[in-house]
Amino acid sequence: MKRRDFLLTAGAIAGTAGLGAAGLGATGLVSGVGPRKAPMPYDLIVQKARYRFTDQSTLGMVSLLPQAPPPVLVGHQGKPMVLNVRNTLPDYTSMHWHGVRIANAMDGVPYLTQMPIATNETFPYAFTPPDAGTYWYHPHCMTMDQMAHGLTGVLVIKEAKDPGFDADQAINLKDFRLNEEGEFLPSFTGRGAARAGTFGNIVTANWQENPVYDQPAGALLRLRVVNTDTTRIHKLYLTTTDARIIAWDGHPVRDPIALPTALKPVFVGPGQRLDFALRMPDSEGQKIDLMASLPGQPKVMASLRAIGSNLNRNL
Ligand SMILES: [Cu+2]
Repeated sequence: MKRRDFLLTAGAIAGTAGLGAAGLGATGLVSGVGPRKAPMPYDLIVQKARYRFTDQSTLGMVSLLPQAPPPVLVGHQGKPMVLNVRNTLPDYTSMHWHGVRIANAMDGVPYLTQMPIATNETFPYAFTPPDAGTYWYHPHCMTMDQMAHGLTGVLVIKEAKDPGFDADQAINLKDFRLNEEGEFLPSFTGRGAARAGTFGNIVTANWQENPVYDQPAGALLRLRVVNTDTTRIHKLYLTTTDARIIAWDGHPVRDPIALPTALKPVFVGPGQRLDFALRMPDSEGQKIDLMASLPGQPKVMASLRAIGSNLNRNL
């Protein structure tokens, strides 16, 4: 395993709230890294989950892991992928690979491209991603319900030719709508429908409030920000100028886009993806924050903290 592959995998696993991909089949873990002949399948189990957003456990979450967010899935441009999606929910489900150019039959739209996946059924999704970039996945059946309860994840397709980053960090932005006991509130309200939508009240990154990810000091890092919320248009910026927007909705940016600031944040709507190339600070302990302008005051969504000796890379 090459070092860079390890870093990407480490970043991807860190993306699952630091809990690792404990419930994911071992084959799923190795499928994302290294050259290989035959595609190794991801075995993905859509399941009920529980999670602690506050001091109370929230039941009725939907994930691919029993106590963690859906993990970052990794594929390779031009290499076949197999993702076996098994449904253990009482409701139907299906999986859509948002933004990936694939055969219609693999697009996950119930009654149109496939029958819904019923309880205890498995659907084998198989495709070869033609483009590299940042994508995401979500059910396309009971969509709003299962997404509101957590079933959204980041899908990374690595370039056929390694672009040379030292580290990779995926951030899945998602709100949850809970009462004070940590129980789900209705996903839709009449009041919300008559205004800008029904917003969640727990604003998270990888299901956490301000997770901190350790990354090598002075490293070139690719930050993949995905808004998988169905309502909130995030207004984002970074607390560094040593960064560049390199891709938008999975596509490489051809003409430079001005780096967002607190006064001029970048708007990232539901389903959109934004990739930054950034340089980590030189000294151990220094941080870069991903900020969101929210009503009232800005919020630190996630932080990247420099560790180890300075890699001294240039942007
Ligand atoms: Cu979608």
